[in-house]
Amino acid sequence: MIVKVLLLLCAIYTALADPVYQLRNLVRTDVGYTGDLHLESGSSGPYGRDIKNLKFELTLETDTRLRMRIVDRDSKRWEVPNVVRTGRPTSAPKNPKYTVDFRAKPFGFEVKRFPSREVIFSTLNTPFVYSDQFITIGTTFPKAQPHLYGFGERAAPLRLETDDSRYTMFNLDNTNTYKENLYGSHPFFMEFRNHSAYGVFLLNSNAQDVIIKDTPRPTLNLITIGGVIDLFFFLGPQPSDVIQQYHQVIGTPFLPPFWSLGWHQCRYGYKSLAELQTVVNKYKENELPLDTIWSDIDYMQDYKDFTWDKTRYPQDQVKSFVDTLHKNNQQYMVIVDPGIHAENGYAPYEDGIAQDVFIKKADNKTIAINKVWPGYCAFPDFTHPNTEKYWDGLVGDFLNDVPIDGLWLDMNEQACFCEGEGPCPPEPLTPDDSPSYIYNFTITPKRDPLPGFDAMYPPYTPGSQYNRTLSSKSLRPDTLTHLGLQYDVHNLYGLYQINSTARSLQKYRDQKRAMILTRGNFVGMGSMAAHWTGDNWSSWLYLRLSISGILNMQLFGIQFVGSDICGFLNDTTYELCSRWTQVGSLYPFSRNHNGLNQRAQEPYVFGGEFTAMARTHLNLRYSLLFYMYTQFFMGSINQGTVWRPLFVEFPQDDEANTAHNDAQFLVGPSLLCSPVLTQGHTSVKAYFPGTDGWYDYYTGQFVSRGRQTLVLNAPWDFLPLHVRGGRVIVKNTPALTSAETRKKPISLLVAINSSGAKGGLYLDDGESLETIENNKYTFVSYKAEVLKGRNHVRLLNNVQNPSGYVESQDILINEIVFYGIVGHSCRVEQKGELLPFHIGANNVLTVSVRVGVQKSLDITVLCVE
Ligand SMILES: *[C@@H]1O[C@H](CO)[C@@H](O)[C@H](O)[C@H]1NC(C)=O
Ligand SMILES: *[C@@H]1O[C@H](CO)[C@@H](O)[C@H](O)[C@H]1NC(C)=O
Ligand SMILES: *[C@@H]1O[C@H](CO)[C@@H](O)[C@H](O)[C@H]1NC(C)=O
Ligand SMILES: *[C@@H]1O[C@H](CO)[C@@H](O)[C@H](O)[C@H]1NC(C)=O
Ligand SMILES: *[C@@H]1O[C@H](CO)[C@@H](O)[C@H](O)[C@H]1NC(C)=O
Ligand SMILES: *[C@@H]1O[C@H](CO)[C@@H](O)[C@H](O)[C@H]1NC(C)=O
Ligand SMILES: *[C@@H]1O[C@H](CO)[C@@H](O)[C@H](O)[C@H]1NC(C)=O
Ligand SMILES: CC(=O)N[C@H]1CO[C@H](CO)[C@@H](O)[C@@H]1O
Repeated sequence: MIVKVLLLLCAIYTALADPVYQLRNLVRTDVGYTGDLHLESGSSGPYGRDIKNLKFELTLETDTRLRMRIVDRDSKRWEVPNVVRTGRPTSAPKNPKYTVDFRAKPFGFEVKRFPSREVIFSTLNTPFVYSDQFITIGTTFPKAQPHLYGFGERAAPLRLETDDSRYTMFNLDNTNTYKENLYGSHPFFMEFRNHSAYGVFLLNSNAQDVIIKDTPRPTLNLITIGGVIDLFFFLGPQPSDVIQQYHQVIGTPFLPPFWSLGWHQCRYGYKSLAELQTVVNKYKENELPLDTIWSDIDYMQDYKDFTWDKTRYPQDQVKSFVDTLHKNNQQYMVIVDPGIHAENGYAPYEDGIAQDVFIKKADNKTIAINKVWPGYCAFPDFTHPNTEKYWDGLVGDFLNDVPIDGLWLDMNEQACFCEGEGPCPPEPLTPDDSPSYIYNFTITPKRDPLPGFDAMYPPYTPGSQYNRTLSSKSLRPDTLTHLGLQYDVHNLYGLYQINSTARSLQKYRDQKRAMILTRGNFVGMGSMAAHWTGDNWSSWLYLRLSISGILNMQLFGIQFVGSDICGFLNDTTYELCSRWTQVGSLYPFSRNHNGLNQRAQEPYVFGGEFTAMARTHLNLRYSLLFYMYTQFFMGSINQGTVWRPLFVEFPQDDEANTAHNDAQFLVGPSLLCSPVLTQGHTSVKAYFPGTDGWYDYYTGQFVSRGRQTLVLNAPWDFLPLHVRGGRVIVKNTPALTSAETRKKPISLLVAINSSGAKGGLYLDDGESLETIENNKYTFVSYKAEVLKGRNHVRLLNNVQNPSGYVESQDILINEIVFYGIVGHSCRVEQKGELLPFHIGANNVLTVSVRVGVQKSLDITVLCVE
């Protein structure tokens, strides 16, 4: 580790009005450096109230990670608790892949790779301002149009635009408005440069803007209006390393219950229990797999949480409906919003008052009220110690009445219908009101910086380019939670709610894994819950954006994610819904969900040919349940994400083919999907990355050696899917539920490259918590070796931890399919015994076997060249 202090002459720095901090007392500690920063008298930031004395602490946390905290030396400022999972190291790393140089005046620093000395982050040529309500720090890039990713959540292309773009991060129910800030905040970015990557994470929960420019010089400025500067740098060097290093800090994704990987059906506007029953029946009649049926707010009595509508969803009838679902290995999920209707006589409200758990107005006495679906509501403060017990009681009673399988947490940005505390549209506000009516985006008043702190109208407001204030569609920023001002904690609302809810769900469901689907999200959320990308439009643009949305979330550690299949708002069409069902069958989270009053879009409503198309693709998903589950497991142990952008998996390819590519994606390392995303098209241009080669997933035809663009044929009912040479895929025999699917025999698809193939299968009971920690799992790895040429292949398995998990009924492998074998007159044997096989089109060799998945496997194929 080399640290160099550059004492540059400050003579070149003449703009005295800009803040100038001078570095003093640079001290080497056991794990890094500390220093003091003094604001030069006469200099100040654009909004005044600069903090005079700062101190920084640079911690060399690992060989590939360092952390730079810059805080107020004289008083404590707001900091985000609980999100970071890694502690302070006890000793400095041995072979750091970086060095840091400081400039004393004006203070600045540079992070460089070691030993190449390539600069990856340099504050030297960007403003550094640290005032009470406006903090900015930035970096420059060697070239314009860097390949940057991150700064969610938004509906936008995967690669960030760099030409004078402003990206706002502040959780907002914003109906997926293109490029604007949406339901979650993730102040993380990664740059992919010259076939390698690094990442930067700003641990800060305040409202933020990021400004990226190509001219006059390529820069990126992070702006936050509170908290502290707490930056993590991840050195990679590969994009997949950066993701791993980031997830180590924020928590790896949770392993979902196995059933939740099945197909889900929902809509807003299933008006009665009978309708739900009909949907479940229709799926069955049409032989379409369905694991879980959902209820949106329709089930509630007057949209009040933890109630059942007395006539449309009578509680006792719902209970027997759920019991029947469970007998059929199906599940039921319902929505719950955080807003508790402020109504005397409504127990959740009265209990909340008694236990003092609601968010307060600025006076710290009166309860803050805003309007949501049921009308005027109070909002549980999930950061308050009393709230855990309060919420646990509500969830416990609710599950006691009806044994639902998980909760869908919506509106937890937290979203309200009115700006701050009004003015609100007159009561009654029914959910039928069009959302545009209730939006109220007003302009932040322009005024001189105030002498003191102003939560309501800070001198700089992120998102003000959209004419919004910090109160837009939410509580006022001066309302109070136990942790602090809404101004600071707004973005954390969902995170705290999820944390409470997860524990209660586990408790009342026999310590089984919980399924929580949340809309509001923040850094670290993916370690606890699933996410859907919100109220998307039924349009071709949003079908396309669903891919970048899901890929982005993988970077943020949220791997269990999907978009509303066929679209939520506006009516879908036959062709759009068909394409969406195809792509959606490979979403990590696959749910068809529809808006109120939109035309029906369940996979059977369009009739014969459509239903057959849907059945094919739902079956495709169910045939990949073990493959998907294994990817989820790998993600949970920080070994790669479920979906991957091409550049992450193939960083060595020409960046022109991968860096902008968000129309294709990989599922795990082995499957490449190239969907049609354009109306009226029946072919698609697809890039085939890498050098392992690709086979048509369905036919075994070898289509490309890699690093090549091809035009693929894709009629309206066809999803182009390819398997990578060198990979083994475990395939299920699809049944109508995931539980029945896992009882059926499996097959192995062995797609060989010039050296062979490998793959794996993770098995556990699909529902227990901490199966890894408790050693209640089995992992089977597969390895095929090409012995002399592709005419001679040996396939072996290795069962790790064989007694860790044993399925009650042995899972049988009944077929092994080889892609890429050459030759004829083959002979296939297992431990000296001949096995029956046949060779079909494309020289696909299919072997019949009958061997338990946890038994040893040793199969040799030998053909005449
Ligand atoms: C979730 O709750 C647990 C237990 O109170 C706590 O230890 C943890 O830090 C919380 N996590 C977050 C992200 O709030
Ligand atoms: C890219 O990296 C290689 C070494 O990994 C280096 O030799 C080359 O100069 C770099 N190119 C650019 C444009 O930075
Ligand atoms: C609000 O009141 C509670 C006691 O009811 C107190 O613990 C808390 O510190 C107060 N918060 C502020 C910001 O004054
Ligand atoms: C939006 O807010 C402004 C001022 O705060 C108010 O005059 C206007 O009536 C509001 N509009 C709606 C639709 O509530
Ligand atoms: C914001 O308000 C200004 C002034 O009313 C208007 O000109 C501008 O178009 C608005 N911008 C947006 C994004 O709505
Ligand atoms: C929704 O449908 C309406 C009416 O057909 C159309 O004007 C509007 O552009 C659509 N919205 C989107 C986002 O596609
Ligand atoms: C072939 O596949 C194996 C196993 O996935 C992999 O390790 C290897 O890099 C691939 N490529 C070649 C050229 O062997
Ligand atoms: C189809 C789709 O899901 N599009 C976008 C929906 O909104 C999210 C953000 O909430 C985007 O990430 C998706 O790309």
